[in-house]
Amino acid sequence: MRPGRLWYSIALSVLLGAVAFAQGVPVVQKVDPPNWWLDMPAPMLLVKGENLAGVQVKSQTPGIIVKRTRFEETGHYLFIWMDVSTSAKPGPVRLQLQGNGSSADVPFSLAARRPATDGFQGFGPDDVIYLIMPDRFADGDTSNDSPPQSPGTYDRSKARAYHGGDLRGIRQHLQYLHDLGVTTIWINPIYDNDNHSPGDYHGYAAVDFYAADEHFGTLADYQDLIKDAHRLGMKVLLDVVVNHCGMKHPWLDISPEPDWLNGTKQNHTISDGAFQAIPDQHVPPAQWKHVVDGWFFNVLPDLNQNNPDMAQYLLQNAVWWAEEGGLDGFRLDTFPYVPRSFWSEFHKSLFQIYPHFASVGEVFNPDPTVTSFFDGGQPRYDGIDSGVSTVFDFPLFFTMRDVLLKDKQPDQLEQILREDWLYPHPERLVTFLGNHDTVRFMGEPGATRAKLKAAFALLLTMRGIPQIYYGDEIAMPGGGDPDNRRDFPGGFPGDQRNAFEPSGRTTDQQEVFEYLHDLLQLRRKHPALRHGKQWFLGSGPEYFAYARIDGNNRFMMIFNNAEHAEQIHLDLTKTPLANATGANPQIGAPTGQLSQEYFDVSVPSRTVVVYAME
Ligand SMILES: [Ca+2]
Ligand SMILES: [Ca+2]
Ligand SMILES: [Ca+2]
Repeated sequence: MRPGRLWYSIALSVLLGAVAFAQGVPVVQKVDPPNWWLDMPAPMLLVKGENLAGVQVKSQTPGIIVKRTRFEETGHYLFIWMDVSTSAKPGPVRLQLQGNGSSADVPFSLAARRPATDGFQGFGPDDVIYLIMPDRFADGDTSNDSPPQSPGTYDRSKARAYHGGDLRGIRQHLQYLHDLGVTTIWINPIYDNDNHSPGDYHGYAAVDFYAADEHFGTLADYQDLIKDAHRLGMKVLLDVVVNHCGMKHPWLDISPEPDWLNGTKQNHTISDGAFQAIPDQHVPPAQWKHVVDGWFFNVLPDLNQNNPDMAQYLLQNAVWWAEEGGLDGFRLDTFPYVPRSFWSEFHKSLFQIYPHFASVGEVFNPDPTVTSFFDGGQPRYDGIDSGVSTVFDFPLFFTMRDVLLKDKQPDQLEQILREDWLYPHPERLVTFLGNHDTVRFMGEPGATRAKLKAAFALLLTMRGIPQIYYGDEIAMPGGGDPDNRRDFPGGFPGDQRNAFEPSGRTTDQQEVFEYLHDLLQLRRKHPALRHGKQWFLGSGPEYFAYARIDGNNRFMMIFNNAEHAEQIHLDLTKTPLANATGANPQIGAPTGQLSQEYFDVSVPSRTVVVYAME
């Protein structure tokens, strides 16, 4: 004990007098995780309570052995490491704390694991992901709109307040998503937030990693949502946040271990998001240390994953959500802000438990040399393989917007694809036109429905795993955060129109919806469009042509980015389509002329034409 600590303890004893120590009855308030499973690595319990310093922990359940314990010096936290033998049975586990002549039980239980087929299937190029911000999609349970424990947080007229959307609302619209043609949903975090900090509705500021926020529903709602999604043959991905917690998390007042967080409320560095220095082996690590260890833009306290107990806490928490719900995969928030050594171990452990699981990391950067560095599948210059299944294709996102909305030449698409060799599995990149952190496509200057439809056609016919942001299917407008998170029309009480139904959509909304629906059906029908190899066919100042080929299943796409129709004369010699004998127009494409390895067609303005090749 350092002298300062000792004096502090003495001062505290004098202040509290004999009362606190004489009455030091151990009290258990919370156990993380609250339950666990057999046939998994044995858990580390973090018990929160009172008077936990110096307690003895005894297991009174056969097959459960307490290996070691550690308490936080003010007695508010206790760690318990246990061994679970193969003879242990599912059911309650009796762990007794003994101290100061008194005892308390730690409520805990072990259950049998879900069958391996009950979720845990990962995702891949055959999937289409639909991103939902739970607060803004549909209010399926108005009884949780104004929860008694967080009064005054619901106000649909305020962009940063809760709007009432919840897990039940998503569940009620699974059929809509299934009919649209998506296979997988990704929901933003549902951890319990404090709810009084503006913007908590987005879910990224956890105050309890082991509870769903009361606005979104209960753990049972979470389980029911996944169960119903699986029943429809759909998968569910959950947003997992290991980089930070919310400002109101109890750890900010009393930390379970001295280095549980990076810094304290009073004394910490600030992460500015300049993570592009990390892939640069010539930049001294001291220059980017703050990016990884700092508090996220000074609003979210940074968790210290270099502390092995914190690392285990975070892994267990992610596994807990997976096993509780039968999840299929994770979306990993703020991926570059977390030590790469942590991700590497996280994924090794995760895939040992769930061999078919998949994860996608958020690396928000336009440069493939930066995004690919963080992708998993091979060690980088630091000797570390992050282990993540894939990352989001932010470079393609930026390029599609540049080409469609800023009139950059369409061959920029091929320039970005040229860098695919940097990724171990470019076909697994999660491609998208927008998400909850970007301006809506239709909110950008110059956006039109034609451009949006062309963007969707590119998204659904190019390589990768496409992700659609909720509301884009009806051309929802919206600027930057929080305007890009408007309520889905029809999801909320009193909405004038219900865009979940064809009759509730405007003509403009229906036009985009139908087009996307047709694209999704086409993609579902043809393996080439899902996982076929992509080949470059040609490009010009205004056009870009490419093929997707899976055996005899062959498709040709030509994208005209001009403000006018373009007569395209495409040379198919020296391409895998050279021997094609026919080009069958799909989803409204005009008939073209295929003769002697040349294809001639007039492509309408801002359109992707699609042909199934014979
Ligand atoms: Ca609600
Ligand atoms: Ca809450
Ligand atoms: Ca960090």
